[in-house]
Amino acid sequence: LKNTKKIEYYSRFSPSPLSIKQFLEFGRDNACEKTSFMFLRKELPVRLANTMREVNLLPDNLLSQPSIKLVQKWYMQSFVELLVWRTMFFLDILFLIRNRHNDVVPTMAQGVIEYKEKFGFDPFISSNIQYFLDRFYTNRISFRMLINQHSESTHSDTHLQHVNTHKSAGRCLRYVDNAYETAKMLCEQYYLAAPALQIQEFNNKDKSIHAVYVPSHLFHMLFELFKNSMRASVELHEDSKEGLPPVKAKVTLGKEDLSIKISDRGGGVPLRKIDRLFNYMYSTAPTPSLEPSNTVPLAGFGYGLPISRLYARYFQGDLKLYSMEGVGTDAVIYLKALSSESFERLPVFNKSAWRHYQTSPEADDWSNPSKEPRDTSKSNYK
Ligand code: W6P
Repeated sequence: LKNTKKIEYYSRFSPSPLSIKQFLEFGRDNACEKTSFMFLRKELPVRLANTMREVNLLPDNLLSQPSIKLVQKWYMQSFVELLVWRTMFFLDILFLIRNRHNDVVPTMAQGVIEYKEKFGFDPFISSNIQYFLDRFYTNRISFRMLINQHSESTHSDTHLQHVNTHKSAGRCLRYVDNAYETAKMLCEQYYLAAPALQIQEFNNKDKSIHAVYVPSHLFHMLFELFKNSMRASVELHEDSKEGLPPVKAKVTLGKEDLSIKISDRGGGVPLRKIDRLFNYMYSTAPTPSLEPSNTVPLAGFGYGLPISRLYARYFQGDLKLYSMEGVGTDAVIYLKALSSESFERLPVFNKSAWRHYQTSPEADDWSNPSKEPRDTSKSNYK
């Protein structure tokens, strides 16, 4: 009961979004570890509490699944530990929490599977879950970002292990090439072939394009897109004599956007199926280990695309797919060109979020396609 009160208290504060610029300043050598610490001491419980209140709004049939209960237990444990940090070193608590939450994504996916096995696919629940998981995972991305950033700003032994999460202005083409090479290795392992890469860079200034971004986030997005493009290309052209069409990457820098397009000639996806690629409930298979398609290393775990889009949106960007069935797919990652405009985009637990979980399913207000020609002898009364 006391903990419930504390969660309620902290959830009344809105999370404070940071910009990439602020993260950079926190993470710099000799950065104020103290400032970072003072900020996190309040901000971490606030972000946890906001998301914990929202979990409670999920439908009972979902909340009662064992995997969801387990995740809730982890959050409660971490929340309590954050408030009693005085008994331990703050950084040790942060690492303990980060490790405890390592498997939150597959465990939530398991919870969705448990629900689906018992109750089947329901479009209302699916849109509820979509809304919830987008916000829940964004919260998790932000929470881990804060922890990593803080651990880098402190001069501890762990510093070296986390060097690869450093944000600095890196050449975009290097990131693209690195993600491509990693996906290519997987692709060749499985298919014994992989499409070539053609990179183009567009900048109105006569310079190479640099991104001030979180390298691990950028890698995650690019790697996911390359895996999808490669798989589609190889599977379509496996037996063709013309050989594999290359995957093309285009990096452009404008005043507002830094955009990265990955294009394949993998045959495309019909428009009707594009939304499914980002749908959590749709893309969790009931029995993943038994599904032959899931043994393909390039297939991912179904959550690769929606979570990549969350990474892009987290700093005010986006990830979009433009496909032409019969030809291929363009995937575009949009990032903010200016680090001063890349603010965290964070879910806030408030009345408006609450309302999203209350709406009951209503009758569709668009006509249903009908296979039968309309019988004009019957009226169209509703
Ligand atoms: C496809 C399907 C897909 C998803 C994401 C990115 C690229 C591609 N290509 O055929």
